[in-house]
Amino acid sequence: MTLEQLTDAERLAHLSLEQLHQLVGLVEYDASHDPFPVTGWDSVVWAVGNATQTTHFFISAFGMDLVAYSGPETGNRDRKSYVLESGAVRFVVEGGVHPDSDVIKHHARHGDGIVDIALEVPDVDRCVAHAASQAATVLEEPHDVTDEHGTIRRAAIATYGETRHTLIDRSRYHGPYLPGYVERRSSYVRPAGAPKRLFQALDHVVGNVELGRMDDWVDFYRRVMGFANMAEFIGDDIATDYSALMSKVVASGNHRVKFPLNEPAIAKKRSQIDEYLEFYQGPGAQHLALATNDILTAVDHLRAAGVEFLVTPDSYYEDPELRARIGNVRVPIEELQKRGILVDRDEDGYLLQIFTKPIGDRPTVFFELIERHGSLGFGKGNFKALFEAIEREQERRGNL
Ligand code: TYF
Ligand code: FE
Repeated sequence: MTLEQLTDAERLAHLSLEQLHQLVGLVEYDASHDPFPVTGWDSVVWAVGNATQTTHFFISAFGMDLVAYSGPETGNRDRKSYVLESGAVRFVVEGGVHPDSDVIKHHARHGDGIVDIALEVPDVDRCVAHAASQAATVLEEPHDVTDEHGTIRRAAIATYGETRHTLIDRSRYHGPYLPGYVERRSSYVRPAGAPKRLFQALDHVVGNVELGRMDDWVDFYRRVMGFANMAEFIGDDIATDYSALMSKVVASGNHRVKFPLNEPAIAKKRSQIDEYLEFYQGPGAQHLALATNDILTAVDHLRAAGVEFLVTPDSYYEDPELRARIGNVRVPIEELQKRGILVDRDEDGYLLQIFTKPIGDRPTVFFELIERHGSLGFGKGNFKALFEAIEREQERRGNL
């Protein structure tokens, strides 16, 4: 497999490799030695308390498009399942209909959350054989599923907490999502002047794991899925000073799929990761970073739609050291300050980023928006400002 290979979602979104490279950063790599080749993200599956209304939120606030559906009307009595897209990003939002549904059990325990980070792979059997040889838990053996649009091959392996990675080969499939789903659109009319989409690709998905388990999960992704460590990490030194977490990043060979992994650290204050683990009732996905080519417009529309972001104090923008380090970015700093957008620069370039508050009822999952200009990092220079903002919110919730 080479970099020429796009995922199905990327192809449908008419993204080129060049655009993807700009949006999320890709690398050349030798796939012939990869024991677990990954083409890219397939979908992020959510289990929520009310899929019908969460879907409306992702459409009206996040500018996503409804494309497919499965539910009682299509013969699925267990759940309603809505498929949403924005560029190459695909969300599947599931809510239980039958009282015995697993979706309801998952939701009762975890609240709104991510159940599956599904990846598109060219060879499901090869991946699962390798995963099994590394003692991974295979939740679903490789099998075909067929309907009038063709055949997909799928399997699933377990990762942290109750989260799973479904592995999908959709090269022989031409339907709207998976067999059993029908095409569906929303009647929602976007506000005048709204851009076609607010974000185009998924950049990274962060997992929160228990104290002392970060290295085990880094090792899991290395052994089981052939992922490699990226340079960025938050270690003891940063942790005890202000972040109260440790973090390392693993990525697939082509860097299409990036997984930062956080664990709580013992610090002066209660770790934000402990707060997550308590309210999510265990490890799970903490944030999704959505790559956008215009973070200013995206933030303006999200805010106008009522999405709340962490507040960045003016002192961040007035700090002469930060100003000097950041240099010139594509807009005047004042435009970023107005919106609370953070900037970080490294040897490769810079990035703009901002974080929402948790989107559900529990202080668990949230979003990041990221606009990359060469930087392949995760905003290490912003950790101090970011973690102080998170702590202010923790304090308001009474969890610090
Ligand atoms: O994904 C990352 O590593 C950055 C930084 O609770 C970060 O977005 C890490 C932990 C966290 C919030 C942001
Ligand atoms: Fe992030």
